[in-house]
Amino acid sequence: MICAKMRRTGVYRVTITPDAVKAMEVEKGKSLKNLLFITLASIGVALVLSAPAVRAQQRTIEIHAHRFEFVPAEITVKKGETVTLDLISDDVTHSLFIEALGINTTIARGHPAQVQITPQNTGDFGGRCGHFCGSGHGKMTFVLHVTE
Ligand SMILES: [Cu+2]
Repeated sequence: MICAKMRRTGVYRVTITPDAVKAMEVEKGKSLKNLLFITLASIGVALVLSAPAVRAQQRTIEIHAHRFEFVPAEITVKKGETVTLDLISDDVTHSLFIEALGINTTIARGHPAQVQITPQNTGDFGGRCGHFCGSGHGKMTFVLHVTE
């Protein structure tokens, strides 16, 4: 309590009674409880907010092309899943040609290419090298499996 005399003199004497201490302890307990609640609530909010980010996290699949194969020669993705294909040539220029997806991405040596796909239909989609690369060019096939 601040009385008129204190205000006048500027001297504040604070007396801490056992009751006051008890009250402060209760307050401390309350604020710890509040702090705990706020902390847990924040973690909860953070989890809720981060969940869509985790779900939206995209897969990247590295595909190497060299005479005369793709490695891996087949991949499986889910329908509606957005996947980034990291295309790398280990020798000469190739391309990944998947007609059903309308892609034909050139893969030049030293110039990795990226193509993003989000297949809308299930099935097995054939692909091949779309850039003549030598005698075995016709053997460079690829299969994209799209599952439900
Ligand atoms: Cu090729």
